Formats: sequence, structure tokens, C-alpha cells
Amino acid sequence: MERSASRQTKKKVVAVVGGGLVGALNTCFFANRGFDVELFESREDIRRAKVVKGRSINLALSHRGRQALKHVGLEEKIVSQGIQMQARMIHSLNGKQSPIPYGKKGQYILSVDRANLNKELLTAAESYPNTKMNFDHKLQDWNAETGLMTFVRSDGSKEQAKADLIVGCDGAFSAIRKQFLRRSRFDYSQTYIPHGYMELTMPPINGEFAMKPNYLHIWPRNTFMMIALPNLDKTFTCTLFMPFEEFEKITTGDEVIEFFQKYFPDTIPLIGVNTLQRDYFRLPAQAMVSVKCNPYHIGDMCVLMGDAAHAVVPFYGQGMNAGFEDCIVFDEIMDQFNEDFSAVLPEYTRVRVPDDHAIADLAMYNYTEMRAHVNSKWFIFRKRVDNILHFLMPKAIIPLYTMVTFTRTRYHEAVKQWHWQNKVINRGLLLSAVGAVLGGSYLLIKHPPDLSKLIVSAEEMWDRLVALRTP
Ligand code: FAD
Ligand code: EGU
Repeated sequence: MERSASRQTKKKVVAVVGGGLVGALNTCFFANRGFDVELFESREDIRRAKVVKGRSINLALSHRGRQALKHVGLEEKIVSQGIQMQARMIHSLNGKQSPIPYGKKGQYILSVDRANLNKELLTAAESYPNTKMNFDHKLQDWNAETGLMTFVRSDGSKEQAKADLIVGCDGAFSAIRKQFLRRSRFDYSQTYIPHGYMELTMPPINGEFAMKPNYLHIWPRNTFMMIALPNLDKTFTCTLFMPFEEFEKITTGDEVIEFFQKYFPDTIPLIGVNTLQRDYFRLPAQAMVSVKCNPYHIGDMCVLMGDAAHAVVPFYGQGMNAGFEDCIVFDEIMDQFNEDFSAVLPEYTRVRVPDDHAIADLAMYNYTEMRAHVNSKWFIFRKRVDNILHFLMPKAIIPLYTMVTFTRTRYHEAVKQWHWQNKVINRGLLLSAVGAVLGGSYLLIKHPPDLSKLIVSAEEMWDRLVALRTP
């Protein structure tokens, strides 16, 4: 109580810029601590908007994101509006479907509707008496010396505002971050990957889901990949990933069908030829960018969170989850340092940068891995090996995706543990190989084979080698 009383006297004002997933959640976190919070969002209130434009319709919510929602009392509500996915369903080219569980019974991820999640978070943020929501406020610029922010409204008018702390949650193309870029000793990198993505709707068939609903459906085809997540209205949203140059090759409805016939034939009757052709040409393919930067703060005045701090490619399903976890980590540090921004902000950078960079790297690694040599057979094989090793040594060997998806193990620790496990596994394989050679030799000595047979096969082998040499 004493601490909240001292806060009352300070009555610090926090400005959250960006009312997307992370900004809306963060507003709840700051409001919970008793700050006066003002949220500024460039778009109109999506709860009143007729059409919501924006990226990806549904998202995979996992442990880290759920923990953050739990902190502000929203976990149950959001989880009840999600669809459980207990396993992946791998679709082979021949139409065969193979389920691979994420873990034990209780280990599942959730498919959540982005727009609905955002609306729920905004409603929760708005419900605090100490919050103020400002929609149609696009941050144009801010002054890193004075902290003065300038917003433009859709009618062209401008408004200015000040706060004790500015929290930049304004996404991958953050306007808040622009001021960071002008400063010395600010590291920044952004990489566009050659792939784009496009979303296609798979409607219900006879009022039911066209495919099994409680799965994350995957069509791994090396360079081409498709993923489908279920929605509450019994549709699936299929996300097609492929290089922009491949998207550009397809210019007619017939070519769309031809392409799907070649790579995703089982989906044509499910999506339907007309829907497929309509959705394909509705919007151009969207780009994916990876952004890393350091530090995340300026003095005791401004801090970046979510995609504004770290946009990651979607190949681990962690972008939102990591952004939500940012909020927990910041909140924990606020406790440790008694809400002293001049101590909290540098500590937040120190603690969080290595983890966000680790998940950015992992997601990028998985992208290169999948497009290089992941077809359905390889995907199934790898996940099965992971699961078997985990079953044999449950404490020592934990699959990387398990640590990332179902625990709050710090991302950079998960990567370390993964490298260590790989070493152990490789040693194990080497030892088995040596064992096999030794055991084989022993058996050969104990039971010498008929040498004449060996010689014949050696001759055969020579013939084969010669045959190989001649073109
Ligand atoms: P955003 O959601 O981008 O929100 C930023 C907000 O700031 C927006 O509302 C915007 O209008 C506002 N804004 C922008 N500029 C200004 C300004 N100048 N002034 C005021 N407001 C401004 N993550 C997962 O965890 N699981 C998944 O399965 C998953 N799948 C994905 C699939 C795809 C294809 C993509 C592209 C991403 C996926 N992600 C996933 C990542 C996830 O979408 C992002 O990490 C998440 O949306 C980040 O939230 P954010 O609030 O930081 O940014
Ligand atoms: C991509 C786009 C399967 C939603 C990574 C798995 C994703 C999602 C995987 C998108 C994959 C890839 C994991 C989850 C998830 C898998 C994961 C990827 C949700 C390693 C809406 N990925 N995604 N890994 O293990 O940990 O199932 O757009 F195909 S959820 Cl690329 Cl767990």
C-alpha cells in the first residue's frame, strides 16, 4: 500500500503508442500498476470499424502469450475463444495426412482470431478508470530531448502530448523507433526475406470444418509451404508462403489451379476452384521482415516493445507470444527496481535483447531450414526422432519447439540447451557407430565368412565403380 501511495504522489503518466496486440495488453499492465495510461492508436477503433484490414487473420497462441494474458486476468476469456490444436497434421503430396502431437494431452496451442483478440484487449484496457484511449491518433514525430509527441488526425489536425514514459508498441515499422535510429551507438538491422505470404479461406463443407479442426495443418514442400489454422466460424485460413518471384509467375486463374494441382492437390476440392481463384487475386502477396535492434530504450523516457523492438519472421509462431512476454519481463523488472524508470529501462534492455534476438534468429533459421529441405517425409521424420529422444531421456533432451512453445525458458537459454543436446545426440550417434564397427568386427572374427564370396562381391563392387566413372 505504501508503495502505491508514493506512486499516487508522483502520478506518472505513461503513453503507449500503438493499440495493436502488444500496445493494448501493455496498457492493462501499466494500468494495473496504477499509472495514468494514455493509449494512442493511428487507426480508428477496430471495435467500431466495419472492415478490419491488417495482417494475418488468426495466430497461434502458446504458453508465453497465455502467461502474459493471465497477469491481467484475461487468459481464461481468450482461451475459451480459441480453438485447441493438439498436433500438427502433415499433408503429403499424395494426400496422406499424418498427425504429430505437440506433446502430452494437455500440451496444445490455440488458434485465436487476431481482430477478436485485439478487440478484447482494447475493451480490457479501456475498462480501467486510469486509462484513456485515443484512436485516430497517428504519431508523426516525437522529440527525444523533451518527450513531446505530435499526432495527426484523419481530418488533418495535429495534437501534441507529453508523458513521463513513452512505450513504443507501434509495430514493425515503428515511428517511435525512428528517433532511435538518429542516435549514436544504436544497432539496427532489418531483413526482408524473399518469400511473401497470401491468405486463402477454406470454407466449411455442409456446415462443418472441411478438415479436422484441432490441428495446425501443414503442407511442407520445400520452397513452397502452406499452413492452415481453424477459425470459430468453421473456416480455415490457409497461409501460402512462397518466393515473390513465384507469386508473380501466376497471372491467370488457370495458372492458379495448375499450381495448386502440382503442389497442394488435396486442397483444391476443399477450398473450391472459385474461392481459390478469387482469394488469390484479391490481395497481392505480403512481405515479411525481420528487425533487430539494441538498445530498446532512450534514457528514462522511452522504451520499445513487441514488433517495434523485434519483428520476427512467422516460422516459429512466436512474434505475438514474444511481444506479450516482453510485457511480463518489463513488469517483473518494474517490481525489482521499484518503478524507477532510470534503472528499469537499461535493465529491460540488458535482460530482453538477448532473448528477442535469439527468437528472431531461431525463426530465421527455421525459415531457411524449411525452404531448403523440408518436405513432408523429412518433417515427419525429424519430429518423430525429437519425440523418441525426448521419450527416452525426458529430462535431458527436450525438443527445441517444446522449450519455445510450452515453457518460459528464456529464448537464449533454449538455444544454448539445444546446442548442448545436439552435441550429446551427435556423440551418441558416433558412439553407436563405433560400437557397431567393433561389434561387427568381433562377429567377423568369431564367425569368419566364406572369403571367396567376399572376393566376388569385391569384384562386383569394382565393376560398379568403373561403371560409375564412364559417362
Ligand atoms: P502490431 O500488431 O503491428 O500493432 C501495431 C499497432 O500500432 C497497430 O495497431 C498500428 O495501427 C499502430 N501504429 C503503427 N504506427 C503507428 C503510429 N505512427 N502511431 C500510432 N499507432 C501506430 N505471432 C504469433 O505469436 N503466433 C503466430 O501464429 C503468428 N503468425 C503470424 C503470421 C504472419 C503471416 C505474420 C506476418 C505474423 C505472425 N505473427 C504471429 C506475429 C504477430 O502478428 C506480431 O508479432 C504481432 O502482431 C505484434 O504485435 P504488435 O502489437 O507489436 O504490433
Ligand atoms: C507460421 C505461420 C510447424 C502461423 C514451425 C511448426 C506459423 C504459424 C513450427 C502462421 C511449422 C513451422 C510452431 C508452433 C507455429 C510446428 C513451431 C508457425 C504457427 C517449429 C498464421 N510454429 N506456427 N514450429 O512445430 O514451434 O508445428 O501464420 F510449419 S506453432 Cl514453420 Cl508450436
